[in-house]
Amino acid sequence: MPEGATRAGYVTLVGMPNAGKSTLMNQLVGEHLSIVTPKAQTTWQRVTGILTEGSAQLIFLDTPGLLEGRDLMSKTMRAAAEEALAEADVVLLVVDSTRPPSDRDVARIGEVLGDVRVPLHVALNKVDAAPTEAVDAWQSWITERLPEARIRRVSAVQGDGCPELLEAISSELPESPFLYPEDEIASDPVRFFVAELVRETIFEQYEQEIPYSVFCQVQEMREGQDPLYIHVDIYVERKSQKGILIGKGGAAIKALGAAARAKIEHFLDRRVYLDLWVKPLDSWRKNRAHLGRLGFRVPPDDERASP
Ligand SMILES: Nc1nc2c(ncn2[C@@H]2O[C@H](COP(=O)(O)OP(=O)(O)OP(=O)(O)O)[C@@H](O)[C@H]2O)c(=O)[nH]1
Ligand SMILES: [Mg+2]
Repeated sequence: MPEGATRAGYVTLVGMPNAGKSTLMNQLVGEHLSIVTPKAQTTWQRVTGILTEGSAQLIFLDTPGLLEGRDLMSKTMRAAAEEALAEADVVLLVVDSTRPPSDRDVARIGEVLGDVRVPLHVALNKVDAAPTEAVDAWQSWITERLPEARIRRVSAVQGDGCPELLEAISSELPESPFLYPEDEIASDPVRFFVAELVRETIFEQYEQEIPYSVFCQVQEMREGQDPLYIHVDIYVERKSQKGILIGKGGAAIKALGAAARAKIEHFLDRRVYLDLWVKPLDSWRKNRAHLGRLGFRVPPDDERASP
């Protein structure tokens, strides 16, 4: 590479649900951009995080975990991951190495990465909490099945192995001018992150099906006011879920509002008045039009098209 030249490109993080993809992207970019929870299937859409360091610009695409489900939402999430994979200059497979690869992992990862034609890196994640035998089992499986892959042991939470991983990935990006201004860390609108922080808090504070039945959307942000007024709609799939979200005497939604507001204030670095509205949106996860309006890119209905 000639002196003074720069590199830039897309690094797509993929893996099974709960592997630590979002945690790793946040660690690499140095910001809490993509929401993280202990529950599987936290990320539902692609999230972009940008890191410009020295002469390289890495544009990370965090994706939903690789699901098998046949329902519309699972297909939509899978399509988001596949689309991001198709754009990748480098693929970063993230695995949870606290347990050895299962048959399901092997099948899904093999299927999705079979066609990848760009450099593949594998992060054996959670080494801070992983038994050596499980990490070794992943290492042998990847060495055998994905012989081109470069493997690294990391802890996304603690940062171990992350600087080395960054350096290895950077060196494989194509020579290119920067694609974003050097100080930019995200490309999604602020409203997306605000809604996601409310959704993250719902994952933390509610149980069973509630986190998976809820989607959040910012309806209004009134600039020029202190505190900044933000109205967020919380859509539930069924009327009965509204009561659960609100709780006895409004206690649950009050706790949700307080915790989400603190996160949003930290993210925006200003005072916020958070107005949460719970609204039923009948079976929104199964409805193409609803999903589209909520900002999901629903894949075409291939089954209806085929004979
Ligand atoms: N001990 C440990 N836990 C980790 C590490 N990385 C992630 N986790 C935890 O694993 C859980 C899942 O992390 P996420 O980053 O949400 O995982 P993800 O792959 O983005 O999950 P989905 O979005 O659901 O596909 C969280 O509780 C994280 O704190 C790690 O390096 N060590
Ligand atoms: Mg995630």
